[in-house]
Amino acid sequence: MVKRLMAAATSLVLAGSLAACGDDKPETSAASGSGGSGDSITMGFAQVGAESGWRTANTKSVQEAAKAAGIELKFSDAQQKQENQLKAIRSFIQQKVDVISFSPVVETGWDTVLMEAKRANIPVILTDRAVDSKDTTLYKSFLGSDFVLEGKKAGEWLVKQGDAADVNKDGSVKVVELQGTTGAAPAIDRKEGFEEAMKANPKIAIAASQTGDFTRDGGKKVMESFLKAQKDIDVVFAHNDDMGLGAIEAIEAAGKKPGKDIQIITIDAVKDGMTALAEGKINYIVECNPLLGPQLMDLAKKVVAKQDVPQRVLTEETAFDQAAAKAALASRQY
Ligand code: GYE
Repeated sequence: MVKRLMAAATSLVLAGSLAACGDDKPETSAASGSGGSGDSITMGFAQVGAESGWRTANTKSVQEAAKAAGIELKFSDAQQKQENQLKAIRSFIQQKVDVISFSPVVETGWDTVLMEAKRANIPVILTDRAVDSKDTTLYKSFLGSDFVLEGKKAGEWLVKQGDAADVNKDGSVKVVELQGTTGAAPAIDRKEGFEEAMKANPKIAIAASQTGDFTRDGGKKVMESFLKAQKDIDVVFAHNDDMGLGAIEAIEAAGKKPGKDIQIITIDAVKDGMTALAEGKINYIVECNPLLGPQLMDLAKKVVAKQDVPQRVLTEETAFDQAAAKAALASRQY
């Protein structure tokens, strides 16, 4: 919480100073890492993996935006393992790239490698997920969503359903939670936001909560075990669409109707999720925008040119019920 308040305060302060210094400074000193040459910028990007539809859309956005911005991208896929991301970042430092960006698979354990990048004079931009580090000088900016708010929106929708959320009509709203990757910012924060919101209705209780690692297969397996262990589940809260889609498979295999016998709330709003929402198999989706590429490339150009950037850049998001999903599907890019 303190971390977040500080980040918000810094971001406000920096937004002010950004406005003061303006955006139109010439981008002269492209070579902040000693290997950069002339105008061309090289970015090392350490991606989490390819665990979800969100991630696929995010990777595509970063790759396309780099191309459009004339930034050379060295792309590495960590297959959801922190050790692989650490290796990739160290290799980017060795290669003397101009800027490093990564989406940290988990929140903790980054200070040493970030210090190494700082010593090598290579600026770092965090994208999508945050690190839990007290030293905010270890990175220039963090571009991504407010995951606590996303969890809160999911919980608020459930609270608003009132008695309709008690599908089994037994006087309580029994929720099972499919968590994202253990230790990842979106898993920690979405849980926190949801739990905060659900307090408004004391009938809502989380009966079981387990990680499905943000994958469809993970969501399916965990849901299968929940269905065996728990009676009268009213609601599934899945930290992303893919796990919710896996849960749908498990619910159908158990002879129940997803969206009716068990209500499903997810986060992301990728095409497969929105399709299931429009079909009535999911009940509510909170949007998380994966199209971070263009903003990331803008930030990269600025930090390489040693311009001030806000320490926190938030993405804008909405949420969808079934009717809204039907209307939005046609124009959905991802
Ligand atoms: O919600 C999930 C992905 O970090 C916001 O990671 C991202 C999350 C996203 O695997 O689908």
